[in-house]
Amino acid sequence: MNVKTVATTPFNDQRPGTSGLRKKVAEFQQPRYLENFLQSIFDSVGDFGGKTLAVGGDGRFHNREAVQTILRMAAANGVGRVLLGRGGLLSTPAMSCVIRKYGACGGIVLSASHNPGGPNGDFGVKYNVANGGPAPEGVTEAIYAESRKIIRYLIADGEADFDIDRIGSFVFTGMKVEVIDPVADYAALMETLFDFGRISQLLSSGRFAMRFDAMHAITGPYAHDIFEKRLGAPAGTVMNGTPLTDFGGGHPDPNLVHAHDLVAIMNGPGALDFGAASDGDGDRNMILGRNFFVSPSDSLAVLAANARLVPFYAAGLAGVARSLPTSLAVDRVAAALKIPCYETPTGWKYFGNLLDAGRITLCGEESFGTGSNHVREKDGVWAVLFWLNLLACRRESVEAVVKAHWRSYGRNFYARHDYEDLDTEVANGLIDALRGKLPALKGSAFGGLEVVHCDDFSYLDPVDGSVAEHQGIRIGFAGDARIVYRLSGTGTTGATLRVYLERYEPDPSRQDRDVQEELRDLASIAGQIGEIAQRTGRQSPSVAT
Ligand code: VG1
Ligand code: CO
Repeated sequence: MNVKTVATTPFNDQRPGTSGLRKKVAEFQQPRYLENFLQSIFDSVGDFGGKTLAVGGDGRFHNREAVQTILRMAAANGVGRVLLGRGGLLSTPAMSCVIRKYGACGGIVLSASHNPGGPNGDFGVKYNVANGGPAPEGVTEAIYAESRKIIRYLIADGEADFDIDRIGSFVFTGMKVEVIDPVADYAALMETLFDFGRISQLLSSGRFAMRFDAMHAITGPYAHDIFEKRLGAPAGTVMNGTPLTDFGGGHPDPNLVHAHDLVAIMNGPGALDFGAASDGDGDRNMILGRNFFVSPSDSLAVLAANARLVPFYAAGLAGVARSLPTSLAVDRVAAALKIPCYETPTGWKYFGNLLDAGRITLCGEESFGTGSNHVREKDGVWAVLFWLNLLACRRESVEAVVKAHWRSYGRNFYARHDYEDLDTEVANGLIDALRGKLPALKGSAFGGLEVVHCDDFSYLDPVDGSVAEHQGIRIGFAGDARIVYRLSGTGTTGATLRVYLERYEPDPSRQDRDVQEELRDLASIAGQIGEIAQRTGRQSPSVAT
């Protein structure tokens, strides 16, 4: 092998955010940019000598080129073997599955998840550790520190590019490369969790019609294989199922705004029984019933309440966890089940320790992410299978299942308002000002709602004792109403302020009311306390979900 040492200087903006390093494609295409970040991973994580590294991405623009760079740098840094998804593809949950199944020491995921792709879109790199989950903050901060002082990177040259489209075992620049089917291991895992027989009966009964919208992103091949081939759903069940490097020009974010093709099919007189969508890298999910949207926070609560219907969770749950802005709906299920419920900062990396320690079995976020201890990432197709398994057992509509849940536990009206592309200083100033107001807020009242607690959320990890500070401003009102403010850590231009609103409604006769209507007063209080209009000049959010 011909290892070249290339001199470099730091880029000062390589701090990973909520989920890896995300930048515009053009930034990643700058000479040395990707190389610097990769070398920072190799140098800070330490000894890769002879070990196995998994590599794959969501297939977006620049994925294939980046894989070649990773292979050359992995070889130069002494990696023993790379497990590569064919075509450079692996969904985020499949990556987690592969790392765990083959005992890899880590994995490099190429994705900017739900952010748009293509030459003018976003690209991203995320490092996962040996448990299959996103690197915890200690590791990402060490990578960042390394990137600030990097002076050289190592790369193997002297051979033509590696053919990433052939399955099999090869040697490339002296390193073993095993090209694997990106779907097979993941699909096999799914078969061990769910009652495929029962789901397949439902899908072929002629009484149940569904669509899965892969949004031209990574889940297409997974969904074709699992829903159509293994479970026997009719061809055409999967829509937008061919991954495209620019996601067909769309925004691969499974919500009511961006998954418009699916939303159209799921509404109106001819609507189907079940609809679902996933995001760019396959870790998010949106669940729809006939003319009915399931909020992600409710979805987590419903899955927790019905977990025993699924073979893998038949013995019950050890505990559950949710990120701080996720609604308190799952807390009520945990209380009824008498199991612990943990509140963590935003981002999947905070669930890893709780899952590894066996303290929780299910966890989720309001941002269309749900998962369990079967891997260490959130998992879109898994969530869809979970819903299908419970629908196959309960033989009720999605709407009936969710409404029955509200009747038993009460409903948490919930909304998220995003103010995108704000000036970074303005956004930081808004959060700083809120932090300053906290001491005076407690006990004060807004429109008849009294503030009963408020803080700048800080998380003490009960497993390793690490502390994550400044994770969001929480304001809790009497009667279980809440506002949470935080800034996004996944954007690539300006800053995004996220304002999360929720209000508990125990009265069944009021639970069917309109969400945005029910949260109108709280939204205006959030605007008032946060001085949103004065500081940002925005009268309304860019997106309300
Ligand atoms: C967003 C979501 C967060 C999620 C993260 C990664 O982060 O709010 O819940 O974990 O995206 O999801 P932020 O910092 O922008 O709010 V994904 O599907 O991009 O892996
Ligand atoms: Co994602």
